[in-house]
Amino acid sequence: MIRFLLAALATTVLVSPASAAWQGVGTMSPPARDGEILTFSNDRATVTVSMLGASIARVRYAPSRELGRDHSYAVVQRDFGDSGATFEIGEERSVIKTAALTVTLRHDPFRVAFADAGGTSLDEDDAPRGMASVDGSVKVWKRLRDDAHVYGFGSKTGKLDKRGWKLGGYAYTMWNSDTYAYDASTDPIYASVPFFLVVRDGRAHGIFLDNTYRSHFDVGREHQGLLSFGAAGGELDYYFIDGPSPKEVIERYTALTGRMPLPPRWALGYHQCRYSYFPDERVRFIADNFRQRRIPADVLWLDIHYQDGYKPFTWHPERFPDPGGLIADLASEGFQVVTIVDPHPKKEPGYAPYDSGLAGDHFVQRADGSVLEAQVWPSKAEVDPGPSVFPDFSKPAARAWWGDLYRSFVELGVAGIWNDMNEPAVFDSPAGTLPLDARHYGEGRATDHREIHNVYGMLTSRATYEGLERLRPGSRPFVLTRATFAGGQRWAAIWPGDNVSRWRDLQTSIPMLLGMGLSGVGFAGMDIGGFAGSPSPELYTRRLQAGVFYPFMRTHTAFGTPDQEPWSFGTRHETIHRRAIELRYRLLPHFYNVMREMSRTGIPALRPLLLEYPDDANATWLEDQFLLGSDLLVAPVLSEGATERWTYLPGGEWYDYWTGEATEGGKWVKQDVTLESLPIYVRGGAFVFQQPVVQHTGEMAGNPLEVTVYPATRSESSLYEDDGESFDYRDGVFLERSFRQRRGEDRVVVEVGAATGSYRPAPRDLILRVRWDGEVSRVTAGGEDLSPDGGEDSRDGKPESAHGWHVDDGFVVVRIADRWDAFEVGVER
Ligand code: MIG
Repeated sequence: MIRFLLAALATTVLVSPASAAWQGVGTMSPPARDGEILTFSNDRATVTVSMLGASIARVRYAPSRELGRDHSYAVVQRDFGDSGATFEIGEERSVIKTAALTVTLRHDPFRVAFADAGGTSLDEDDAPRGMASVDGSVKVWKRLRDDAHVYGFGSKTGKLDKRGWKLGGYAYTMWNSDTYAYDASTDPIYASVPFFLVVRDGRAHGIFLDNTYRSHFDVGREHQGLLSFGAAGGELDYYFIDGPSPKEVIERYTALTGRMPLPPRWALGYHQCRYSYFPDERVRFIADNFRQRRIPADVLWLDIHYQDGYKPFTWHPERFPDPGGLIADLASEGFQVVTIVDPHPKKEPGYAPYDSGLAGDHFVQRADGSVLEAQVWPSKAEVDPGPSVFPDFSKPAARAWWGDLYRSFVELGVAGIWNDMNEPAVFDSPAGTLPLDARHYGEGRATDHREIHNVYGMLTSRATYEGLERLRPGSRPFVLTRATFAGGQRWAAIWPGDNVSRWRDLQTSIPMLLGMGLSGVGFAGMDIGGFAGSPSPELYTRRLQAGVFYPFMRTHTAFGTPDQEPWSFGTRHETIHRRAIELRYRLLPHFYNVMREMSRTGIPALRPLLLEYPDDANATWLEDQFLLGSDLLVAPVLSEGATERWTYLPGGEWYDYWTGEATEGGKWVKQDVTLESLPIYVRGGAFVFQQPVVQHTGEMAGNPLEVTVYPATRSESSLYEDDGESFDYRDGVFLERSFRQRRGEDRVVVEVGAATGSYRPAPRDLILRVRWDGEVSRVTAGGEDLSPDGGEDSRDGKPESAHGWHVDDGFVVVRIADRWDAFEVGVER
């Protein structure tokens, strides 16, 4: 008996230390109802549950007598129309029902459960635990089923499926951190997106924790059957977002937190960067190399050495004596210039950003109210080093002030801004960031760094974006940020910092970018080549080939590494690199189209298979191949010395992009590969929108639009185009057309819909390349017979006289003048 008691005691002591301190919500009385909101409260907690439309439920839990201010840095929209909800309030439970969801709130002890309209459980609080708090921290434990796959969380290392290998699970922290040379197990890194997607048997829902404090997510790691999440402060304020498809979850999540604005088209071209190109002569040399070697590129980047003493908004007087002249000359060669601007002005009386920031009371303060100073780049200046101060981006007036500081850069013609170090990073301090008790304005409610840290980077990029928007009205800003938070997609593209020139980093770049896309922050790319260290020629080649499909395609490398330009690895590699970048430019109309879709729906350009094939078991875990949009399946070669590449093709018909060869999907296919190989498959029924190779996006006007059609029984697509730089598309100045095709016994008919929108590109030809086997007897366009002696492809010559068609190696190539009415093109055997 005593032994039994001792054992029991030991078990309690051993099992509970971690959870002993957590205080659960306890028992709730029936709630008060105010419109669509149910409020539960007792002496320990206040919980509200409400519906945003029929498919999103919001739960707010505060371990106090009332809730705090209802303010969000992430959520931009709460109006999802009438939820049509019915409320049943009983003694033991309350139930909210909509056409999509049933939310059951058990009162004793208080537990939340979500089910579909038919009552099938989707998600539920763990029965023994539910929601709890300790010392201002809040947390919930939920049930995690063995067949649940979990994705998202923004830029996180590890596998695409956060259940990990054999349900091992991952635990993640959200705390933006400067993590130079991170590896596959480093966590956290630079950005925080507390959103995840759960998919079971093809059915999806998502959860977004709207809390900016340091937060934690445990996906079956501590306990295989539990998913827990919580934060070190604030409320447990979360949204349950129903699908049922993964795409619908993402559409709703990005309706809540916003979507990427359409970027300028040049930002989808190739970017060349290093830490750092200087002086100006070297920048000109790089530009000339691209043009002379005929390697397309749009953007050259200036890293910190262009500045005077690492001071934001300055130019080094010897290295860049005439930035305006340099930028103008580069512009005449078709290059845009992006400059780095870090959010840490130097403390230096007489330096305008310091003086005006101090005068305007725009800097973060210490707990005692004095201006906070810390060491960042200016403290490493060669001449007169000194500490930095930090703009308080949680103050609207400080954001406006910061945005206006870009005026001289905009006047010089700087095209875009790169905000680095905005976690914020601090040198020579154990925490690597500002002290937790540093004071912030907090959008009108004074707070400290614990609450603002995770949004500091996002708000930096917001201030930058809004400044550029004001200073160059009508022109789409381009901002790149390292740190961000959920919703940061509204202001900047994101790159996940300092990866390493290792094969492993190439491999893990794919699941990371896919996870970011699933989390709303899909305008992203890794440093091609790898930042730390330097790649072998083979590794650089493979990284560039994969990078062709990164939404943001930029080569970058650290200070002091060997040259890392596309021509730095010998002539065989240079040829391959040219072809890879040319492929990006060939595909730009397609890329622009899928980026437009992302800006409208939130569905990422770069997609894991699970988004398009949620019912395919292989799609749940595949992370070394991906889709661009819904139609191109890309399987880059990711390992050293590869001689073959296995690719899984989901069910349906597929075509080899390079040869046009057809393959039935639902199986694995093997390709022999050389250094030149970049396996790409096209979905049957697809339309692939391309253009001839150009050296930069400024050369696109007047070139033919080339549409390759891969016939299926019937299919449909659409193409969006506009001027690529202004906001006029918001007033209807765009060109959108539907493309349909149907395949009969001996004919294929392609129907091009009438143009909508008022944008019209410069006069150009339309080239339709229709995948076709065998003879062709006749091709018509708009009811008229076309000549069989024309149809030059955009890769060959292109005189006007070439209108007509010809057969070329598995394709019928039809060339006509592009037109804006609806018309059909028929190909007959
Ligand atoms: O302390 O600006 O991640 O891309 O080249 C390093 C210099 C600061 C870190 C960025 C990197 C950039 C580098 N920066």
